Amino acid sequence: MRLFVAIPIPASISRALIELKSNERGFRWVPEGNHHITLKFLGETDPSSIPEIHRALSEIHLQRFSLRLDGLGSFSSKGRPSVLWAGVGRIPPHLPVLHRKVLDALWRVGFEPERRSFHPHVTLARIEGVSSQAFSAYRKKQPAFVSDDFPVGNFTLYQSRSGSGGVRYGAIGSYGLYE
Ligand code: 2AM
Repeated sequence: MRLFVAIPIPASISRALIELKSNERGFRWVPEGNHHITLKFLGETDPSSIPEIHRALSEIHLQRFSLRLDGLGSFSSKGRPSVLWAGVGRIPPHLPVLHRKVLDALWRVGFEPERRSFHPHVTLARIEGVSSQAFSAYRKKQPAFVSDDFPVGNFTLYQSRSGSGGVRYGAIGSYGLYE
């Protein structure tokens, strides 16, 4: 099964993100309710590992914090835009600490940490076959985006399933942060 650990985005913020959706060709928009900030992608994992993953994530202790999404950006692959995302404006110190704790916990049960640096973001759309010029023209037309502050009270272990209706994420475990 394909697993990842992420901070879920509250429904009200996900609704606001969906309003950024456009009919532009080449954009595959993440549906409402699927928005998240990935902390660690575990990839294809044997279901027999779930109890130890669950135990490792349950041992993480960290205080709650709040986040605000502020600004849009993009990743490129092979010189072409590949992902449109909403970024975390001012990164609160607890966010990289949570990321590090998740990596350390999973490292102890055999998952290699990411090599690339942590760039917290919410993927809004995956992009294919759009030139850099067309994408910059699109970005110039886009309004600015700033979300309300929202509390991060937990993080989640998700299973990603691909089906005829697209990708669906199911929560397998949720891990609370303390008040
Ligand atoms: P992204 O939002 O930055 O694209 C579920 O598939 C989540 O895991 C996605 O949100 C994606 O993060 C991340 N993900 C998917 N494939 C990945 C990969 N090969 N390496 C790292 N992260 C990946």
